Amino acid sequence: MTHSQTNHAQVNRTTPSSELAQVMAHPDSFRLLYFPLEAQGQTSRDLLTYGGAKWESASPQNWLEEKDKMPFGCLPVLFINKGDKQVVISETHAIENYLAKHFGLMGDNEYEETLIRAFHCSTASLFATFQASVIWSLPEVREKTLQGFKSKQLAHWVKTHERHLLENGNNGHYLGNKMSLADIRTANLLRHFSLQPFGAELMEIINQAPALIKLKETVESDPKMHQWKNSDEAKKLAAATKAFFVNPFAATRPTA
Ligand SMILES: N[C@@H](CCC(=O)N[C@@H](CS)C(=O)NCC(=O)O)C(=O)O
Repeated sequence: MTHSQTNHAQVNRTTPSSELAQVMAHPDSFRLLYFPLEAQGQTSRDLLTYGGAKWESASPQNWLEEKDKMPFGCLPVLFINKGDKQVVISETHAIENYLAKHFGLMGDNEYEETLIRAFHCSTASLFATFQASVIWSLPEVREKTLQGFKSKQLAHWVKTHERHLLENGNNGHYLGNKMSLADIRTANLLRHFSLQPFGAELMEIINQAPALIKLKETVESDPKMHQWKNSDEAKKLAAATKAFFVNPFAATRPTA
């Protein structure tokens, strides 16, 4: 088995970091380990696609056994390969920031990079709030948490992000006239909402924000993104995501 096929992920403490940095700067290929869902893995998949990288998706074969072999016991984890060398990085934000920088999606200077990080952070925070307060709330209180999320956190996020997008000229981007990590992350969040069983309710709010819709369309109409979203693999991921969120508790219940 070559290094690119194992799912054993450790922080490398023996190779000099300058060598590891070379792998990250000039990789041959990537492998993204995540569950066979969109969710928290999809922005990284989109970044790899947008960057035109050679990459593959992988899923755990036996998660309960593999969990403790991951740096933080959770996914996504990214394997970066160059020849017989490999770097493993974990944690969604670290992976997304690395990939975005590698593919030139973090702006042209420190100011732009910081702004992109801020938009990204705001959107990632909303995703985290949604997961914690709505998705993983008990089914008997879900309706209440959903209504609270819609009227407070979602309404506020839509208002502020719509304003930023309008201030940038409503051109489908957060900053200037080019794609960034923030654009891709927000397009994914909107897509994540649309795949929920109560997605129509959430999208009713988003649909009142034309600049957010324009951003989503801009990201999705990029030729590489469009081709990837229409691939069999991406369609399977979308269908599995839709099915998973109908009852996430049932889907994650241990079978052993
Ligand atoms: N802090 C981690 C959290 C990732 C996370 O929550 N991953 C979930 C899937 S979305 C996971 O691995 N769940 C399986 C488990 O915890 O056993 C990150 O941002 O990457």
